Amino acid sequence: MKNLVNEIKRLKEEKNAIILAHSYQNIEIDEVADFVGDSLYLSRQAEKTNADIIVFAGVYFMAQTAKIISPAKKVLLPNLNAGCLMADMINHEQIVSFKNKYPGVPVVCYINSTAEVKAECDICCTSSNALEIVKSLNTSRVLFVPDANLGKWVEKQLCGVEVITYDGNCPVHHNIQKTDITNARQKFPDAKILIHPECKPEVSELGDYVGSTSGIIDYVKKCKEKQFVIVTEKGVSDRLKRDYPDREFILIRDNMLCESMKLTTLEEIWHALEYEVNEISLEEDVRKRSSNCIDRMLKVSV
Ligand code: CIZ
Ligand code: SF4
Repeated sequence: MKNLVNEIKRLKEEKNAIILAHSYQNIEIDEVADFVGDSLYLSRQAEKTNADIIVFAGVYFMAQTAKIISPAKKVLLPNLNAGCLMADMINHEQIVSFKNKYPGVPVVCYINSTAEVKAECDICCTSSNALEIVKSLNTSRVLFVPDANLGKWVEKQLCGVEVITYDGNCPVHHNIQKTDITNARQKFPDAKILIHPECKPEVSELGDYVGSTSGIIDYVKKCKEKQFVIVTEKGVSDRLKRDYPDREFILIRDNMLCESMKLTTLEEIWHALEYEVNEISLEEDVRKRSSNCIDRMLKVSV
């Protein structure tokens, strides 16, 4: 293991490469990562870096987003089977037919989607900026793909905007029930309950805080409480436990695991970097149109 870590570090230097790791990755990946965070933060690092090669330890849509933002760089995904169950719930044909049902209504696309889907949408959003993005459209109706839970959460917060959602979700978060939260509240009455908005809106509204992975991590950083119930993927609570050993983090369920995120191993990172394989490529037309969707978001939300 030690040798593998050293070997990856050596290859990074030799090839002028960086490694970006999502907060849902197996925690040992952090040993070789240059940046760890959410998909947007990581894509921004991809854009800023002078590296020639970017190894994205995450899932497919994230590596695609890095490639959309930084087309000149070589972006490698160590395990090409690392997909996202939510992103896979909508393809090109499905987004086109969803839009055709509501002509003229602007389409907001959650970042958890493929480049082909983003290319058909007006503006992108993340779980950190979804409210801000929908508000910025200044309209009474929007289409929101693919996450129905995040879309409906936004609708609840913004009285007066109808958010018409596509029927997608993240099974890892969607499986959480209201009783999981009420039971946790009873068992840990002093804990702050921090919930990701990919959970059902009736679940989210029971939380002390609702936000993205980076929002949850920031919340812990800024507050003095000692005990937290974490309602998102296990990678987040693993990193919080490591970074705040004097506080207690309870993962809402043991099975809060994104299997795709856990596919990537140090061996695969080494392999991708050594042989420069698993490169992400995009058709130029798709890249340009999906880039418009992301650029429009970046103009609203920095
Ligand atoms: O955008 C991301 O990185 C994801 C998948 C979740 C989040 O809330 O950060
Ligand atoms: Fe996709 Fe859910 Fe995994 Fe996030 S946790 S990458 S939404 S399957």
